[in-house]
Amino acid sequence: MPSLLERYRDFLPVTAQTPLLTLNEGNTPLIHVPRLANALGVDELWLKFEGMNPTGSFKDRGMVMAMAKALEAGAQSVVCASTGNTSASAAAYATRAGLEAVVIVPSGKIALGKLAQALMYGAKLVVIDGSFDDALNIVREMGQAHPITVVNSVNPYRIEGQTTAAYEICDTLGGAPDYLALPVGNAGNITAYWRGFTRYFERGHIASRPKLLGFQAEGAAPIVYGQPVCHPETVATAIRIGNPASWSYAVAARDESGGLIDSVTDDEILAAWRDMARLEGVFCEPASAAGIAGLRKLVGAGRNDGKGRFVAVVTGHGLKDPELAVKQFAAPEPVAADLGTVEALLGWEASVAVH
Ligand code: AN7
Repeated sequence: MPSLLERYRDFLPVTAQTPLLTLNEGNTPLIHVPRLANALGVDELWLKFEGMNPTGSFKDRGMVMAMAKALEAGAQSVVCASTGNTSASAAAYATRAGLEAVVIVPSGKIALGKLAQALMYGAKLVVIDGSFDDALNIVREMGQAHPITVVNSVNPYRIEGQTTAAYEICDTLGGAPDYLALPVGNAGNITAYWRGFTRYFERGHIASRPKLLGFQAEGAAPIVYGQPVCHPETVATAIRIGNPASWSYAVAARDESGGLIDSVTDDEILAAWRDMARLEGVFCEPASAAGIAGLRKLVGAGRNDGKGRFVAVVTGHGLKDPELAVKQFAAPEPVAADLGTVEALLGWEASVAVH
């Protein structure tokens, strides 16, 4: 399989001079999930499992493009603000490209796996006493004042790279879905999907474009409220963002597609998160369940009839945030190491001893 930049080069800003950087990103599974569809009350549901990317999130699609262009332009170092996944991806691809990476994250709100990644890939990690939005402001100023390339989604190559997920979905299904549901944080991904579907539509690869259904966490839903949120809070730390950089593009994607951007509560996110793992064996991080939580909310309230083909984007892997997963359950107490005890614990009848 050719790399992502090679496969979709005609749809990307790839030139003869662009290094074809890769960690084998993209080509992620599109998983048919009939049990989950049934639980939600929708006809046909697929999960685009972006957690299967090399660093465990969809960010790799945009990062490979941004890093290749940074390398092409002769950059030596890159910087990003992050709720965790962007920093993991930037750190990995910077290493791959031979560039130095600086990542700036809010203190105490980064899932453990993501922190481990930034450290292991060798980024310079700066933890600030502030929010993601504060970190992004610092990064924007650093980009102005120093010879360093910003690889947040304010870098246009990030959005371009992320359009490839839309192409893959259409290529796999043989057409566009009717609806695409996804979490919204800094709003780069919903922007990228709309651009991708639109480009495929304009070039005649698909006959229609999906309605986009974006979901923010209730405590971090600036686009839903129509104003920035100064102190965003949600259990889904990846989307704990109060002033999204791609706000106006997200609103345009919503309106041009005839879709919506709504909010879901933390409880709705956590319930969807558990159901995806329990019913279908797809373990994602909490933020990634916002699309499914949102679909359940819309169909449950009769705001969507559940008819047609739905794709939900599952943005990051469950192993990013193992602490929160384990906290959902009572810790199992160790018991005596013999068959009888295990049988009794499971409520089974004692087996007859075999001699
Ligand atoms: C798992 O890593 O913003 O609306 O700094 O990690 O494109 O921001 C992450 C965002 C959804 C929201 N799901 O996507 C970051 C960061 C996961 C994420 C989103 C993020 P955007």
